[in-house]
Amino acid sequence: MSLLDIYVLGAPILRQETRVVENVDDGVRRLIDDMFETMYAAKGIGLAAPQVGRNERLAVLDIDQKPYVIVNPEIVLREGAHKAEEGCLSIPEIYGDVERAAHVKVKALDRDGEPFELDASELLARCLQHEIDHLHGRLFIDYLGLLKRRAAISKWEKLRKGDKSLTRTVTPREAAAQHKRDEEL
Ligand code: GNR
Ligand code: NI
Repeated sequence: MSLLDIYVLGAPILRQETRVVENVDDGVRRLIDDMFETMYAAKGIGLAAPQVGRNERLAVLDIDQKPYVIVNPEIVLREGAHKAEEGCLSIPEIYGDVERAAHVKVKALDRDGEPFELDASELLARCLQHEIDHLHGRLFIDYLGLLKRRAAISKWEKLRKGDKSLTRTVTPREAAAQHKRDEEL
């Protein structure tokens, strides 16, 4: 397995539509494994293929210690509304409140290419919507009001301090250090 670089805000791949996965083969399963490794190292709860520079329509999630793989996911039912704070591994250290459907039903393929359905609420529902948005070139900042979006983007540019790189490299050590900082807050 290998750690993949994470593409950050400004990288064109994050704004592109993905392509349907025609065949869940060993190459796709390898990508899935690498995405899990990268997501865990980055301390994320979800990761979509465009975030690692790939245009396949798939994402991985881990909510309440349960891993999920969604290939070619589709939201077939949305219910209710709930607003809560979101972040994104592609826009580190930026957070904002996003209103999402409170419950969703998602149809997808698993890592063997078998179809399944997922009835989700709470954090799983939120994360599924966030990841499926990535697969269509959408980011959580797109839902912020104009002023909050502007503030988020200028904070992002300030944090980057002229750094124009379109990827970040996650190392297990960096992840551990970030985790330690989070604990201290
Ligand atoms: O790690 C993540 N946390 C998170 C928190 C609230 C709503 C969505 C997310 S997803 C995010 C990881 C990520 O960027 N996935 O695309
Ligand atoms: Ni994200």
